[in-house]
Amino acid sequence: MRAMSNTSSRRALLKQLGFAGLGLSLAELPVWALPPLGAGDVVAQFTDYPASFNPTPTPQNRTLDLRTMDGVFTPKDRFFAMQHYGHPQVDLAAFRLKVGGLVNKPLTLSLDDLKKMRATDLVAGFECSGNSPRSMQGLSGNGKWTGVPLRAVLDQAGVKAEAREFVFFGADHGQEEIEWRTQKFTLEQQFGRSLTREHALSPEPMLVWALNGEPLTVHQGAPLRLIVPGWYGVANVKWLTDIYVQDEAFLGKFQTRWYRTLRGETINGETKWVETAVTRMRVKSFIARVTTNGNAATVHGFVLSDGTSVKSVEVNVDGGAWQPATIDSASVKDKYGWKIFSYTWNNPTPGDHTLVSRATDANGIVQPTAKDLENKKSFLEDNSQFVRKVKIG
Ligand SMILES: Nc1nc2c(c(=O)[nH]1)N[C@H]1C(S)=C(S)[C@@H](COP(=O)(O)O)O[C@H]1N2
Ligand SMILES: [Mo]
Repeated sequence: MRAMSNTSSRRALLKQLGFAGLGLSLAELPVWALPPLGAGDVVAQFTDYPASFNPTPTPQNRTLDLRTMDGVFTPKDRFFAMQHYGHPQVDLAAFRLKVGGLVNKPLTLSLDDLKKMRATDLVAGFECSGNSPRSMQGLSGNGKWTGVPLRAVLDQAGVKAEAREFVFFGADHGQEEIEWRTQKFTLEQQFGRSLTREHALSPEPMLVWALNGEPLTVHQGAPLRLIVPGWYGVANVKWLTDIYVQDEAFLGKFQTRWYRTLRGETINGETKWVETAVTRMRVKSFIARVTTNGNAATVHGFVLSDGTSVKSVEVNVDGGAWQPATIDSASVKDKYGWKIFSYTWNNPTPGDHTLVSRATDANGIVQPTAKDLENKKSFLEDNSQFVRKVKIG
């Protein structure tokens, strides 16, 4: 895919979509992008957005409006934002990350201490496990994160042999009712999530302070957050203040209760209803833009995965046969980043059409239909095929 240097075409896209007046930053040009609108390219309108679709329902929550995506990276002011206790007040100057528990040397680190370590960049996209067609796939985003490997900080602290579980706390907290048998306790809880020893000490999780080359904003968890590549969003603890190393499993609300999936699975030949934790992302593709030019239309979309490479993407027009789409080779080099696909749709007739895409990963896992997921009772981890309605002409 070509590098995007054409600011005016980006402005043209935003204008056609009616977003020109929103003050969207043209300075944040991505490294590569959906091909800029050429002369004669016309953006086809999606007719499936509900009238109630509101990308910013509150000042703290935000949904990505896919119609504004013109590149593979989501700008910071449009990256989705989701949190359970609102935005905490964090004093950036006084900020310290504490590392304690089963370590040889407990640490108290400032952001500068972290920045003096060897910084690396990682392209990683993620979605909230609650993302689905209902939210028009807008609880998702993709960016380039800058920080240090979690492992480097843990090595500095020296992890003890008996350490099993690594708990990450955010600065945000709220009152929670905790039920135990016949009793209920109302107690202040901090947002917390954990990783196993093997995962925490693997090379991949990162402690990051920047998105797309700029400091995290409060929406993304400033000044520091955890990024667990390939996992659903909930693993990426924002406003990170504490890492606590222990030998017991961590059973916090957002680890074991809210983020679990209830589904019927065939186990040794019998259906059993099982609850599983929300962990790695399930392969998903969605169509995000359709443009027409003369007698042809181009369909563009994204693929999200847990890092497993994507074998193929197919597109289906008006219930016809599945046709192969092309996966952009530049986006493929980032294991955990979104992949861009495109499909040329010849001679679309004016009027209403139905489009859908499906991705297949290298393990042969095919993105399911909504019907395939009927045995899934709770709504998380909905990677079903996203059926789009579009109007040509
Ligand atoms: N501290 C803290 N971190 C958090 C959350 C939260 O409520 N508090 N929400 C999680 C959830 S459910 C998601 S989907 C992602 C969203 O990340 P984003 O707001 O940067 O898109 O943050 C995760 N990290
Ligand atoms: Mo989430």
